[in-house]
Amino acid sequence: MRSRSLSVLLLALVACTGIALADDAARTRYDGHAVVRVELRTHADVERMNAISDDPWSESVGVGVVDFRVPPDRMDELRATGLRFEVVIDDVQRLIDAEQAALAQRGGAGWFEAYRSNDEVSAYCDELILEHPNIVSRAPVGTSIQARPVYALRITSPGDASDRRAVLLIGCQHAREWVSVSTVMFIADALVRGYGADQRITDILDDLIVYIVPVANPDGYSYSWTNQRLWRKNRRHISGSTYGVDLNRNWGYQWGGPGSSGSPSSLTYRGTAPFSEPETAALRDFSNARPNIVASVDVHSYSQLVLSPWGYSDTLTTTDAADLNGLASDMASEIFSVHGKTYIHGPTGSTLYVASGIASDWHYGARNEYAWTIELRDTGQYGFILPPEQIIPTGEEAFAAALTLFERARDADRVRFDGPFNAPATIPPDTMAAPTVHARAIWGAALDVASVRLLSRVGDGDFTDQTITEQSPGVFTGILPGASCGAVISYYFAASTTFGDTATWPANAPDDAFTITVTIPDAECPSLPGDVNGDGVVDFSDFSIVLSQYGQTGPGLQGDVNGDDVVNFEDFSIVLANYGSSL
Ligand code: 0X9
Ligand code: ZN
Repeated sequence: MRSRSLSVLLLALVACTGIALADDAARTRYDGHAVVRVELRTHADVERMNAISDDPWSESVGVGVVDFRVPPDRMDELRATGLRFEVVIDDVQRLIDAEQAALAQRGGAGWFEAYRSNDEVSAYCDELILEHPNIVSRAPVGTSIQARPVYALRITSPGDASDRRAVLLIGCQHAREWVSVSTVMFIADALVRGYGADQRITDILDDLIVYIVPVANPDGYSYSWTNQRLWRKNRRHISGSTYGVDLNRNWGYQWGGPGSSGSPSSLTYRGTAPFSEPETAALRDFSNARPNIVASVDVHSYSQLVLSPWGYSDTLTTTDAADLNGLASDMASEIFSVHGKTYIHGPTGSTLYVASGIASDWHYGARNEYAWTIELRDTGQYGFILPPEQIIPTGEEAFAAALTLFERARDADRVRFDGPFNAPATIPPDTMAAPTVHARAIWGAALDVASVRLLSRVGDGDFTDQTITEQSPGVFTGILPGASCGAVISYYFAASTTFGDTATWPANAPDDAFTITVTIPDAECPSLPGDVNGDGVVDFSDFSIVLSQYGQTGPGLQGDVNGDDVVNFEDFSIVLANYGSSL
């Protein structure tokens, strides 16, 4: 009895050790590898550093302060350069070992107290779906190179969702950025559980669909668990022992530009063509099939940043820069309000370094969505090996930012006007003004060009449509009919998106309108007695106004030609005496 239980124990021990050995043998180790923060003052410094380390860790590689992983046998070389640096992590393997120990011990830990593998993430999605089948479902996105499923959670309230806008969150394009998986899962979980319990979440999901892709790069993610904790790219076999395309350089907007590499061994290898990778192609098709997506956030780690387009250029600004950076700033404030973490915001390329073929550039540039890249915690203390105790706080602060984004996406006006240009404040009599307005659709919409209108009136008449034509994309010029001296011409613009959202400019037209006063330069308007409606000619229409108000008393009556607060025969006579005259 005693010896049997002993042998069972021994057997189990051998089995465990065997598995552990097989595991460890396949696993890349980083003993003694440091992460150093180096001050690079010149491009030559950047080159020198790139020769020493092939693994920059921080978001930005260029002149400035950059983190690099440096193997122990290259530290002397680094010291020899004379570059100023500090050691941020002295032994990367120690952090990985601590992470492994935490994973081994997690036992009954809460789901968000540990990092979770592909299978665990998928199983948790199934659980959410099982518990809340009317709120959340799984939408297939595609299949990875190694035939793993890429999928999205679709979260919205029950009922007809055909008119709802949608927001897309993408986690884990980069395999080693584990906290991006847990964070988008945290957001999914909080939404699903908050529906019906929290008014703000309920209101959001009643009008909005949230799509969450927990793992865009499942092959790389799996590989970072089993073989190489610091793997970044997907797992395409290129040749020999060379693997991997950087998915976040493979998107088809400004693909191949600066900040991406044509060399397969590079960490930022862009692949052979835009969307050459099944993972990015599937995400492209997913978004293209859902024109109701208004905004996308591509979630990464680390550096604590909220970045808006463009990534491919540090000089070009987007047309929507004010909006995109404003919202980035609001998201950063929301994040700060939860645990006091500072996230810096700004346009990607100019805030940091240029990167071409990135997801957020494609979502904004090709789909007209509002789009951002978020870099989660931390700022380098642990870098990619963020301790699991930070999963929940990172999720909580990101969720606060997400709620703000969701509300803005739900409520935003989707037509943006600018102008009017060439819009004089005054104009001579009988002269046509030709004001120009810029009209664009935003938040993933497209402008219905045929819907753009110019409406005007003279005095307090009815607004009627005037001719307006598109001069060049988004630039519309209208023609306003002339009027007589003293008249006030009011006008406004209207337009809709192909989704049917309508807007006017000014926003609350016709209550508010742009105006042009008809004047003669350096002269008074000649008076035309009897021109009751001010159209420059005394005719039957003036006569009818007097007739229709005949007998009425009080101030400001239109038919009160002589201004004595009563419409009577005297007014009628003035019109009659001037009948047929004009200015
Ligand atoms: O390089 C990337 O793809 C992202 N950074 S990461 O460290 N997570 O790899 C940032 C992409 C957008 N940012 C810049 N163009 N700077
Ligand atoms: Zn990344």
